[in-house]
Amino acid sequence: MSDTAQQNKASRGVSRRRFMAGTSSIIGAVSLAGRAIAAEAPLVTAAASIPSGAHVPVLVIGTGYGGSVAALRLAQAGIDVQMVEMGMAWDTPGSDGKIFANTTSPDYRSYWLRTRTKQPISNFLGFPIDKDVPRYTGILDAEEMGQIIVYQGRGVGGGSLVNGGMAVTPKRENFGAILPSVNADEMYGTYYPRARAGLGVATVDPTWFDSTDCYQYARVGRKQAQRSGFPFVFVPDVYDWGYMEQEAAGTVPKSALAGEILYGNNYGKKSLQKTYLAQAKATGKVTISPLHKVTSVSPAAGGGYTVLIDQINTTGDTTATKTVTADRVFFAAGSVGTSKLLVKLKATGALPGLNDQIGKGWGDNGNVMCGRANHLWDPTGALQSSIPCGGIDNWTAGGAFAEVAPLPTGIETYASFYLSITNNPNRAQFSWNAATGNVDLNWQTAWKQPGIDMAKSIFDKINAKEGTIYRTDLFGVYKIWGDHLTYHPLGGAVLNKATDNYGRLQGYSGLYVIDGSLIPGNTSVNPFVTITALAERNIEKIIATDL
Ligand code: FAE
Repeated sequence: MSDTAQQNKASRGVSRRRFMAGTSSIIGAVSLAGRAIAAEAPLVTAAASIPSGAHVPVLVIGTGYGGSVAALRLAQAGIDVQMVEMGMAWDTPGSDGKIFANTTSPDYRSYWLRTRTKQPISNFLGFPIDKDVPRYTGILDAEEMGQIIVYQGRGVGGGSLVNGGMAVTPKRENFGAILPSVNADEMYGTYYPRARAGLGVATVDPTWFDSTDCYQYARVGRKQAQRSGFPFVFVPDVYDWGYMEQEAAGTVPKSALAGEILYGNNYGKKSLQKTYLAQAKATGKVTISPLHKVTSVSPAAGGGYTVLIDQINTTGDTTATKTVTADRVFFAAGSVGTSKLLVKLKATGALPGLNDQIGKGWGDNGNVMCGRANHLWDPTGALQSSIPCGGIDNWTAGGAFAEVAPLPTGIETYASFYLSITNNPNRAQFSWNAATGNVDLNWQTAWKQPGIDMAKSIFDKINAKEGTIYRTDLFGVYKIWGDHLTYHPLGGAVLNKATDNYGRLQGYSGLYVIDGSLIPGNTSVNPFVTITALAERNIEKIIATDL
């Protein structure tokens, strides 16, 4: 059935049975779409995993944006780098011939050590859509930290494996509020351009955007935003736009147009595996140990640091405990990973000299989600690219920047869906819980309210103008706001507070933070370009002065 025929046939009150049928037709299409393309040269060589007793010049904890920038630039400066990653390598196809699972059919590959999925959109038409899956070291961690679920990528490539690739540079006038101690001229003149080049950032061709079925949902988003007086802006991405055009033409296996996102993209997305990490590996000076989790870092007797590492299997059991020494250690475990490690190490006496800023300044980048129900004359399309390409900018007037996001179910839903980044001022703190032996985060659900109010500055107005209503069936029964989660954890080891102005941890020479935990809770847009650019700035200084 053609898309148009499908749209004509669909009704606004689409049934659960039709949703499921639509979903399985996506799955069918995907399984015909051909073999997954494995990385040309594997990033990880199994035999190369770090042996206990090893001594390395530099150990990097985590393989996301910060870690990948550090590894590449250190290696280019001639230094051997050992990267340690708790997630999998994600370079081997599963039994279906694909490396990554589809969004509409999560399986064992999808979630980090869970026996039931925890999908960000938990309901459809009010029905819960989570399902049981085998416990496995899957790609997406839905980490429950107090009253918020923090979604994070797990594996070689970190968040780049699961994210939407939206590669946004904040407006310069907002930069002073994002990183007040950093020279904006240097960032906008040198490090943002360097980061965008390293990541392969590009923008959709506006002519193609205007004609392709797969962005009908975004065109509806643009039309409605503009009718309410909000600017709609194209948002750059690291997805290969030329590849997406070929997907639409039917000449290559589909990824964005098969609804792939959240659990990995088999084609088209330039994750770190294809950019910074591939370049780092090509230097011959970078080794990556996947399924290795750092549990401790403490000063070593003869100088440098002792690093304790659990090697785990795919059900999460520890199969070996390794002790290595490193002259220098870069914490790049992500905002939550780095904060949890540092808070624990300070509290338990491994790194008692860390300062009292450790664990503070954590924010959710103001994330809130919502859907709107459109009229029958505003269908959003049965075919939706999973890669968002535009947003509604009401930051200055209302404190919100809303991605016009897809709802790639494979059927016409008449829904518009949005992930808003808001200027929510609330900040939380990580602390050590001696009773449970865990690190807690004191974020409260009610702290999302300022973000909801800011998002409403856009969507109340659009609903009033269009005569439409919010969807109430996506996050529960009669629940409008997705206020239980974040995709964008930031802070916990804030630059120029927990560290000096380049990420050197106060109190310990040779220990550095180089990931999203440096950023105090908000970037005004999607964060990974800023994380990458800041890492580029800091590592340049560290290489020039410390090594
Ligand atoms: P990250 O990429 O999280 O990497 C940290 C790595 O460290 C991970 O691979 C961990 O598995 C690993 N790790 C953690 N603890 C340990 C340990 N103890 N030992 C060894 N390894 C460890 O950190 N951002 C955008 O800008 N645009 C988007 O479109 C976008 N979409 C998103 C969609 C989703 C579903 C999600 C979850 C996130 C999205 N983000 C997006 C956020 C973005 O991916 C995130 O800000 C960055 O990945 C954070 O980069 P870091 O280098 O801080």
